[in-house]
Amino acid sequence: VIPGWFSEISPLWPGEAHSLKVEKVLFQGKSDYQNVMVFQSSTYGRVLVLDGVIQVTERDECAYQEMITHLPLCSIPNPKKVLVIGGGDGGVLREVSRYSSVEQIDICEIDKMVVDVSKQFFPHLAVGYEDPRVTLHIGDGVAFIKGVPEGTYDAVIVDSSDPIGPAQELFEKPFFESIAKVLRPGGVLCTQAESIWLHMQLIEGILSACRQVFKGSVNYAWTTVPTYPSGVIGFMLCSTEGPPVDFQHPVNHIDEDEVSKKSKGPLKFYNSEIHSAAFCLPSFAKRIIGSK
Ligand code: AAT
Repeated sequence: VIPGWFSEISPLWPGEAHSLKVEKVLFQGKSDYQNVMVFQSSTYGRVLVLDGVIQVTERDECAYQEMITHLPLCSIPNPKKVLVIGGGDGGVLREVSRYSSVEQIDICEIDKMVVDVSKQFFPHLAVGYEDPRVTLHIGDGVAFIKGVPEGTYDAVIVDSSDPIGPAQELFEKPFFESIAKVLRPGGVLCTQAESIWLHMQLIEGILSACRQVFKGSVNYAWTTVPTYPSGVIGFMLCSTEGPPVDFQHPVNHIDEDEVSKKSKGPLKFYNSEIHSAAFCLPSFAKRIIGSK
């Protein structure tokens, strides 16, 4: 560990640790679930860290939040009801609220401290909470979803931390079964699905669970996020049986939509071309993930 630097060390990426230079630690706390830290970095703006793992930096959060939101929501016409699990910082809410078709946005975040810290230190993320369509539920996503009536949502976005700690069950088959139930026919799930460089076994597990549960389509997409381990992160995109969803060919073109530019500023990362490209995999990953 280099003095004055933050190094991201975890058994999920053994033998490597990405580091950022720390200008100032702004917050340190311990919630019921995890250690919460915010620091000002030299080159990536403010950084939110949970249990030693980077969740967002101001500089590259756009890549992750825009992709995890617009990959699913641009793949179906007129999304109306959306559920976010995790994502307590509010960044995904900010992206969901760009859609004028959306009527209801529910979020279930386990850790109130993440929400409070984001409101204090990350106003460009927490702005998502200002939309009147948003309802915040503090609690475990696994328990929350069991109480949701069948067929409620057009889309569920699981903006989850890594599968060590409170998010572990969010990567398991029973949780995917609950999600399939709360989606309408032809509804979509997008869940954080780790790195093709580091977590191929984990991805295979998610893939096989999702293929058993989701009778529409199941696809893996990925993007670049410089401050996530190995510099990339992926998403599992699934649809339930019903009107078919072709994830690789977006039906909404939010990047060209004037609505998206009004209050939140233009999209920084997502566009329709990068949407389709996100499903192209390197050969080593394609061999395992395949296509369906
Ligand atoms: N928005 C980008 C950052 C995240 S945040 C992941 C969130 O999931 C955290 O706020 C965490 O408290 C919340 N969370 C964890 N477990 C649960 C649960 N069981 N129910 C509800 N919320 C939960 C993602 C960062 C990805 C990091 C990649 N290395």
